[in-house]
Amino acid sequence: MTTAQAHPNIALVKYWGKQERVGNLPATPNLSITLAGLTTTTHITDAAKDAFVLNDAPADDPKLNRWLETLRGSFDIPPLEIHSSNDFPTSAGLASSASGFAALITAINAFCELGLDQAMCSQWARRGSASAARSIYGGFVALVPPQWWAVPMAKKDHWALEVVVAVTSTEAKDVGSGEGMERSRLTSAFYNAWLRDAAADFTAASDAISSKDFAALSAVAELSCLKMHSVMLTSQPTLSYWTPASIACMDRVRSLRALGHDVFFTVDAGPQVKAVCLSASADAVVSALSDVPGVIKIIRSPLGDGARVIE
Ligand code: 2P0
Repeated sequence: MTTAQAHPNIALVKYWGKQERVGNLPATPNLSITLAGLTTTTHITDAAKDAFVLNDAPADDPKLNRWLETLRGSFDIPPLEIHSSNDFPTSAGLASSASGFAALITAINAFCELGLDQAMCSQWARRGSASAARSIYGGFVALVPPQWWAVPMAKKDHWALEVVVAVTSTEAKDVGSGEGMERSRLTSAFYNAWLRDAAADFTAASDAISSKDFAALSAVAELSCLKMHSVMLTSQPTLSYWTPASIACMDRVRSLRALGHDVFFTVDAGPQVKAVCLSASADAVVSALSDVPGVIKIIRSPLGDGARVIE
């Protein structure tokens, strides 16, 4: 048996939309931070036929099946029993597919002795879920052309950011990210503007991370999030991932900033709000978001490491 672990990541410059060619390639450069406070653990063993168990329940995941078929087109891989579990809500906007595919390729690479380096693991993770390419690495990670495998930008101790996740619902989302992105590409009048601005946002965020300029990172990361949600909301049918509690949390983060705290928000394809802050403000952020009506749980996380084999 081989066991691997990986953490979700959250994008500060978002990926929302794919290129129109094979390989599951994002349309725009994007970057993320890896979260130590949430973990996927994946065990692999030999089996008579493939079996997938997710959070202790047998599961049939067409995306996983297609990915395994593609992987088997390149490698000789026997039938496998895969047990994957998350210590956080699954398919609820907390990037469980990112940590899931990153842990899975890391475990299969070790168990089947595929000999992949991290860049190749990242490329295979991306084919499962593009954000998974980034969870191969810890700290600050970019997913950029021309290869579209993830590239580590800075280690986690470059800048001790903390993330406070305000969970407002543990329901699985109605519309998955891949389907939502395609809907946005085809129907949102703002999609072309989103594509046009992405490279500049990516450069501004990279520079802010290099120089540890929190105000600059806050500005570009919140704007990237709000632009992505504008594209989502103007898709037809609309993709509306926020709850009233999500909006209240975003307002609370703005209020904290007005009081002098170093904090900004980001929200993905789900109703959870992630408040990214400097350590000196983390207690105040936890306390303020805990008080927001509709927040059912707070998860506090430092930055984390990349995917790895643990046994
Ligand atoms: C991101 N998201 O950059 C963005 C922000 C959600 C909102 O990457 O179709 O599960 O499997 O490549 O990676 C979620 O999308 O999509 C995502 P696929 P994925 O984190």
